[in-house]
Amino acid sequence: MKIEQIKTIVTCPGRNFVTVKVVTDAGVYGLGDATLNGRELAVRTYLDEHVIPCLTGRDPRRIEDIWQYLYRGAYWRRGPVTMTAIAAIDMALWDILGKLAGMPVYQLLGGRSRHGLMVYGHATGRDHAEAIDAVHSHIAQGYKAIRVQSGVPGLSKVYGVGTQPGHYEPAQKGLPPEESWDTALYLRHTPELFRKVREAVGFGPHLLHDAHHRLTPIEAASLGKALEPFSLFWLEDATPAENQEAFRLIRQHTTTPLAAGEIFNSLWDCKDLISHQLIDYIRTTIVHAGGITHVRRIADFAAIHQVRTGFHGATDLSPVCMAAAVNFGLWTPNFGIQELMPHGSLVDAVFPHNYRLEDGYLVMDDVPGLGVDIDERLAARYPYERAYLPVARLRDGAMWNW
Ligand code: KDG
Ligand code: MG
Repeated sequence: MKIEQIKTIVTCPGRNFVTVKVVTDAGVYGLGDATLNGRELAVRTYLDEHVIPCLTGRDPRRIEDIWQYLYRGAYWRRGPVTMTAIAAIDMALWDILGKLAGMPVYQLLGGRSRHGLMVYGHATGRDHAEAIDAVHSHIAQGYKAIRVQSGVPGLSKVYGVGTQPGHYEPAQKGLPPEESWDTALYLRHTPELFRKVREAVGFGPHLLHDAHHRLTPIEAASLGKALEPFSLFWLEDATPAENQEAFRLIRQHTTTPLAAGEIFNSLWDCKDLISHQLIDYIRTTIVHAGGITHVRRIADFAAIHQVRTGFHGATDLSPVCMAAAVNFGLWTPNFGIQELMPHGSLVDAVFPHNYRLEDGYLVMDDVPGLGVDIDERLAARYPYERAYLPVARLRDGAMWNW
């Protein structure tokens, strides 16, 4: 059996997605997500120019060998563009293997460990009252876990909070918008937000919060401590993790569980965080870290250190990645939680998929492969549109972490 053709499909049904389609001479094809928010065309070019020409004619069932060829074989390793490209090919090959076997990918990984993946949704509000309304509405929809973000008085715009109530899309059309940031205001405001949310809904639902790398280690430690009475499921990306040791300081001061890793691309980005048990949840997901083959290694390494998975699942991860995440999460013994920012109906029409949300859990049927497809004719109607995440500046104009 041979890989006959691989193509990259770029589409923008509301936001940009890059999809890889690997076609075999056995009449079976597989799909992989290659979307890297704001860098979509860099990944497509890497695939088209440097990966795809090397793979045609190879046996698609040699998933491990193809992974090693693309990672170990290349002089230039790691990095978001490379690892997203490898991930897309890897996902597509697992999809093909599942279809050939007539089994879902979770079955190939070792079978189900659970009936579904507990997800967390996003409750956002421009102020506390709006955020609390959004929490109530998530509870009414069956969510068991809810991430809460709110506007900060004195800041015109805050990460994770849309300008309109409801749906929030992190990337915006055109060049990167600039937002201002003030850590002191945020730190004053955030514990108060969670005090009010707990007062409104009690301690039943799990609550989460994303600090989006905006804090220094000591600021993060102080926030974690201040949030302890409200019993968070996790505090995410409390500080940048290029220096993994930075988390040790946070850990010494607070028992609020910590999550990190949505921007990591390999085990090497989280090895120390995991082996020193400086985090509780690893967020590195399939599309940005070398696919199922590599993330399985991360999850297994995490398991022996009692760290659980908590994959990134914002709207910039396509339904192809979500389908892979659902298969993975049904299997992985140390699954923790899955982020879910549901896509709109147009994205769902471009990427018909089997997974669905039922009472706060993502479930899927026993379908071959990943259980996701692409409507290429519909996709072709929505060409790429340049879009970026915003950048953040401090009050004095200096650039800050995003
Ligand atoms: O591409 C970046 C977004 O997905 C990110 O800003 C969202 O932080 C995020 C999250 O936790 O979903
Ligand atoms: Mg995040």
